[in-house]
Amino acid sequence: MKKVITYGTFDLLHQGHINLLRRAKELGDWLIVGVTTDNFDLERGKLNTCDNVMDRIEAVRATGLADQIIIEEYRGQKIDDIHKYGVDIFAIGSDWEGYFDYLKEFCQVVYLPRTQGISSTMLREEQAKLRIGIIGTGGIARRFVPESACVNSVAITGAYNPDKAECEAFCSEFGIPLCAASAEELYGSCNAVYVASPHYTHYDYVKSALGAGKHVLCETPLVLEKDQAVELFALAREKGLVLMMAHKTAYCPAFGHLVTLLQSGAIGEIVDIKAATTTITDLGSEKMDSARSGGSMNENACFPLLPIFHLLGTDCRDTFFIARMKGGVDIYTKVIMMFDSASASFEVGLGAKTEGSMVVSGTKGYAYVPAPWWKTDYFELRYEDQNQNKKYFYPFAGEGLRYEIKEFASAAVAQGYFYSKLPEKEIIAMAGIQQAFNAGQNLRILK
Ligand code: C2G
Repeated sequence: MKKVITYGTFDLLHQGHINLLRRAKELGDWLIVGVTTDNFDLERGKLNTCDNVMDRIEAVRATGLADQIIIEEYRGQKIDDIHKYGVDIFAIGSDWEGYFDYLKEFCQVVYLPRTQGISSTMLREEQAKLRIGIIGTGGIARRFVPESACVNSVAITGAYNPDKAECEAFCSEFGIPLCAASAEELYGSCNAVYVASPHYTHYDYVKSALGAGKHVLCETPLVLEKDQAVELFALAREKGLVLMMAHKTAYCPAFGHLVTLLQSGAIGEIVDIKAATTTITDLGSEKMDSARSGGSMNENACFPLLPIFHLLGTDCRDTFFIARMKGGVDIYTKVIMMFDSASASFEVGLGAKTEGSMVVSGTKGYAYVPAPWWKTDYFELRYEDQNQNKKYFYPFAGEGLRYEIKEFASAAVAQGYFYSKLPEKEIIAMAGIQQAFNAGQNLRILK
């Protein structure tokens, strides 16, 4: 019996896939189809898959062409499968021509003609799109546009910046169709808004975008006052709109798995969290301007507060701040927090640098995330018995913003149930801590 094997994602299964499966089956007597897992696709940079692995397997089964379906979950598995199933022929579409020649050492490799004029990408593009308008055209917006191109259920329709010349330069550089003269004009072009303007403008822009019926993705910090955060979330809820904070760490694969591992008791009960996020910044920059809500706490605190609130909850009993100031803003702040049965401390700095790792200590072991922990692709769990130590590796593609953009698009399209990896409660608590610092509560200033 001649065994043939082929692999694919088979997302939104279409005629091109069916033709490929038929041609592969005709090469032998038994066709094995390997369907990629969601995780494997994420790892190889495919972020746009619409159907989950179970749906994709069912779609392949429904063609009636596969004699056996297996799942493909790691790089290098093809060689293992060829040995394991005694495969004679490996078949794949001609878009992969030459790529799998290394398998010729193990079996015959056949590149089959690809069906023209149809693809999962085309079908995904025909699906509902999130049309995003950008407010603010600074550094983060410049990274956002190329990252959004990796999520093909979104399109950037326009940008707005009160500085018209800057906005025009931004739109022409990135090929953005509309350079809006006002936020209202921008809202006319889109159904979602990405707020990437300076912090002190967030509240007004988010409120006006929600008021105009747009989903909102807003850069960190959402706002710097608890009541404002509560009000904005209430408004989003009332309007049936998504309001998400653009916090890349919250949505990246490594951090997501670290949290679920720790929540399932991988290091026992958590007793302490230590984290630091420092980014040396030019003293003359807007981020250091006290009149524009600059400073280390306002700029960076949402990063260390993410693991703290995620893992310890938001019921913090006491918070103490120690800050070093310059020109009316904190260039460095150390924060100590007390929860019922755990402590946490973090450091932020725009005018000071320190080791940017994170350590989560538990009753059975600890998690170590190397610097810069907030954009990590790697962490370790360490124990008294070193033989039990484990290292974990994940993808962190590009600038890492694509993960939050994908999540935002899914949430907006879901129109109803959506589980946010960064819950409203935690965002409100972050604003509360920043507010307490700005009000000088439990604050000691270093000379
Ligand atoms: N295909 C085709 N014609 C199309 C579209 C796809 O013949 N119009 C083929 C592809 O060449 C591939 C199969 O259908 O052989 C599955 O395509 P995808 O779902 O896009 O999966 P892919 O990313 O190509 O997976 O390990 C995974 C494999 O390496 C390839």
